Amino acid sequence: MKTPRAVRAACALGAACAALCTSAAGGRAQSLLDRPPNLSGGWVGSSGQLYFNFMHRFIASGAPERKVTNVPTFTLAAGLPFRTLVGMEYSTNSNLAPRYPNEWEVFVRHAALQQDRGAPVDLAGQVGYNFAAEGADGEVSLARRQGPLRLIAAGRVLSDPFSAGDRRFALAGGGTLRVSRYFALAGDVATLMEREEGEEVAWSAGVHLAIPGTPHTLSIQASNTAAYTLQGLSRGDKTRRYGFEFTIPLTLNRWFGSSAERAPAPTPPAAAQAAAPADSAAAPTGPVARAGMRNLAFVPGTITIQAGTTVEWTNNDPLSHSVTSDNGSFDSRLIGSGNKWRHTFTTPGTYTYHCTPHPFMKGTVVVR
Ligand SMILES: [Cu+2]
Repeated sequence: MKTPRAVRAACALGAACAALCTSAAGGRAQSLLDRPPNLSGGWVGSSGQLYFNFMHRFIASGAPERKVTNVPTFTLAAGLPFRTLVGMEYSTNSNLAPRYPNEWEVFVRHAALQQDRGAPVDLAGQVGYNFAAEGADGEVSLARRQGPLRLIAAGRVLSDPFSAGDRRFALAGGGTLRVSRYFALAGDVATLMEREEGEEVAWSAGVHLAIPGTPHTLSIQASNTAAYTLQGLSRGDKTRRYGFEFTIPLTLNRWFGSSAERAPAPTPPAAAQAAAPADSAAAPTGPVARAGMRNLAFVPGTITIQAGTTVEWTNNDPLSHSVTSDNGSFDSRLIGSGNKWRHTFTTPGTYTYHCTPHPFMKGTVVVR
């Protein structure tokens, strides 16, 4: 058996980077509510977070044995600065290459455009190396959220694991429909161009849940794919697999972040508080800028406004957040899921803030 030393090296490197890169980009947990079981849709996490996804599918053989074969798949990834994710996939019971049942892939993914940052679409690219196919694979994906619907399309270039040198191409598409803040329906299909014998259209369907009060999401799913690599996700077979996926974001910023930024701030003079009176639910009289919290991040991370503008934050997450000034000049207290909070900024300056329960969530308001 080949020892995937490069995988371990990449892993260690990723973990080290994640531990070191404690940027102020804020945390963005992977949410299964934003992607179907077999498409990543340009998700890159956030700098300084480590991600562990555990996907477990099983196959039941026919009667009378009804033997259950377990097929666990792991994703370990680290968010880096510049909207980049490095990671690895480890899939057991792969059927890609003979005598290589445990398939490995190391990858780098970059999000060139993000709708959450004002772009019309999410555009991302991924390149990686698959140790079972012994070749490089790539994917470009395009996604757009429109109301409760998020649609994703992807094109892939794959090395051919069976005949040396030939490139293969695959197309994939799918989406999620958010039924509520905690619940989404999802599905996708993928196909290799010019499928060969034994290669079926790959598909998956899932019910996705956000676990209230936590950054975790859970998917209960069915699919006919064997491995969570780009190779595996492009090939279906005749075996239906059932299972679940559980996403575990490990927010390293929480433990490794700069302590200076979290030190208790001096209480501002009473006059500063009086100058910014409109923290109430009363409708503001001046201009209003909208911001929010989504997937454990303030969106947008930095908002620039004219003095006299009211910023209205909407909590789009299934858990409570706060908008708390780093210097103590304003504090929303806990804003429940789906609720809004407003603050009017009357004095020009740069106001940094964080979330009290999730100190790795950071935002800035620039008042001109
Ligand atoms: Cu929070």
